[in-house]
Amino acid sequence: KTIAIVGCPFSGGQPKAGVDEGPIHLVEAGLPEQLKALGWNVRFDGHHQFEEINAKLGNDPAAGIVRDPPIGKLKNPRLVSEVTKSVAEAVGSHAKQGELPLTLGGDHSLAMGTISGTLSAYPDAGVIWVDAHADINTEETTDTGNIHGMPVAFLLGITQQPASYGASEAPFSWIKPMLTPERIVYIGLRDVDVGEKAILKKHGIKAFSMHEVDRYGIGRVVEMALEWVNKGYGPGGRPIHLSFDVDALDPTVAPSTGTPVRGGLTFREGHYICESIYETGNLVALDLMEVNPSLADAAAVKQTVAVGCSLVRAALGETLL
Ligand code: DIR
Ligand code: MN
Ligand code: MN
Ligand code: MN
Repeated sequence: KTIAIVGCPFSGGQPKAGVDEGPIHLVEAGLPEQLKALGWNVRFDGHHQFEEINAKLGNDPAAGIVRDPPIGKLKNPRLVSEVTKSVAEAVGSHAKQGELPLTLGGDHSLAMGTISGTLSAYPDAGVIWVDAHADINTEETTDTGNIHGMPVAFLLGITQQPASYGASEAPFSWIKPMLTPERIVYIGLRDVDVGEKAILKKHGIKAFSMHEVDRYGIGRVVEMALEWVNKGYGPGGRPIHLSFDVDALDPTVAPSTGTPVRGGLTFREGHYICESIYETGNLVALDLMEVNPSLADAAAVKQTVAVGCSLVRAALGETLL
């Protein structure tokens, strides 16, 4: 049993600096050793470097040179496309070797890469997306142009690919939309844009917002979420990709993140989700995203990083007894 840690210091899917430091803090807090203590072999060959990609695009971020003008409303489209493509290759190759990829973000645009990678190895996989946000804006609906609010739309193939380029160069043309609307389920939503609500309805996508968490309790919600993604699939259930945005947690629990929204999951509710998915035995890939160590005081950063490590341990087999 091997975990492959894919550290992704990347912030190009949103405007706030610092989220690229998330994976560095999580690893420095001892996450690899904590996973070894749970009995895993841990493979971590350093954080991914996206320098060649910047060089290829003619960017020098340190000198403030970023030649990646918006396409339509999409910000940093070429950079996000190239980075997520390389993440898809990394995650896909680990998964195909039978390793469980653990991707540490970085902003949630990275999930275009991680989920594409998972689907290349496990075409039937389902996705549990834990987030305050639905991240399903399209080119038409996005207010911000931030691609971390759009990865699910790309994965489902419901947003237009930027069309103003030759086919081979068009950002995101590498994505094969292999995900289908009935194979993703959300937990924790509470800040969904008007256009996103319409998309969720139109495609019949299952979402358990904080309202449903309050109404049914987290135990029943996780049970219904798993029933939903596994509906009609053979015994044992689908391979599961868990994509966990730390902003799903209440800001009192995980304050150091770019877009905190009050009214979120408690510490235990977040952990319960992770523990239950581990218990299925079907977890094949895990993302922990949007830890931004520059957005709070030192104590709050430490708390958020510790919670991030602890969610990952819960998803990878740590039990309370
Ligand atoms: C908003 C915020 N829906 C957007 N999304 C965030 O920019 O599209 N996702 N914060 O994590
Ligand atoms: Mn690797
Ligand atoms: Mn997100
Ligand atoms: Mn979010």
